[in-house]
Amino acid sequence: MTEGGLRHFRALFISDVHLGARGCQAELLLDFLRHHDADTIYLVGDIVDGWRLRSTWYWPQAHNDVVQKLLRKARKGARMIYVPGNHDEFLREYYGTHFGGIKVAERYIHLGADGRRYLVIHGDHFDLVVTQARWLAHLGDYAYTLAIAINRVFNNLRRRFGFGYWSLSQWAKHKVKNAVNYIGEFERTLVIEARRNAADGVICGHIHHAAIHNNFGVTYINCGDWVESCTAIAEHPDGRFEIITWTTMSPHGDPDREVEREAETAHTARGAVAGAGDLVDAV
Ligand SMILES: [Mn+2]
Repeated sequence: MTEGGLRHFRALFISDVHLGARGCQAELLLDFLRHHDADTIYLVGDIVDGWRLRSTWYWPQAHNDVVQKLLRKARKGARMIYVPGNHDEFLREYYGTHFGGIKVAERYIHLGADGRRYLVIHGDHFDLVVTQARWLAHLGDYAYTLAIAINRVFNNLRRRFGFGYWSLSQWAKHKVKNAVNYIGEFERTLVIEARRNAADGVICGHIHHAAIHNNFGVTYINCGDWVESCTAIAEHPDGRFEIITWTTMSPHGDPDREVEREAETAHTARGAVAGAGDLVDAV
């Protein structure tokens, strides 16, 4: 699997990068992407922080480089699926479409190497259910759909009146003694959603807290984030999942660089280099 420091996986799952926000650890993610590759890469929401960008334009070179790196991986043949979150909800108008080889979907079923089905979803849909009305999750489809709709309306109103998205993870952090409870409630709610979708597991993000466990009878996997914890989820060829933490720059330089150069040359020869501007236009 390791070849000159480049690890290849069956699938990689990345969420909550928050490109465009000052807290985004773009250099570390870039370094991570240089050393990790996969047949399928899932972008599990909040990759671009559209809300932050709307108020102040913050887009340093490293943020551009992350976008370029992802587009290049897609060009080189990685299957790439983008499941938008609440911070990149501008992409939610593009469900079912592709840009730069990346498929955009509201949710996705990932078929594991072992044949197990995993629901891939960002997770913000359930904020209100988690904090206020978890009992709704146990009711019929109608009440449940209603709770999710109320959650969306609630956050749309907040935004219209100039408040940010009501962030579960931020709120839980302010109430440190309750944080563990809320993380647990979030996990339980997402597990219920996995069951509703007849899935064997759920792979999500949103609360910036990486995890892999089976505490509620269904596999719960959270990608974590690239603001504080710098984590991603990798699926091994045998279907095992692993949390990879990448909080320090690798000392090995860039094993992927030569391949990139070749790909870039080949691409330039065809006269169709996708610039960062293309992506900004596309999103
Ligand atoms: Mn989110």
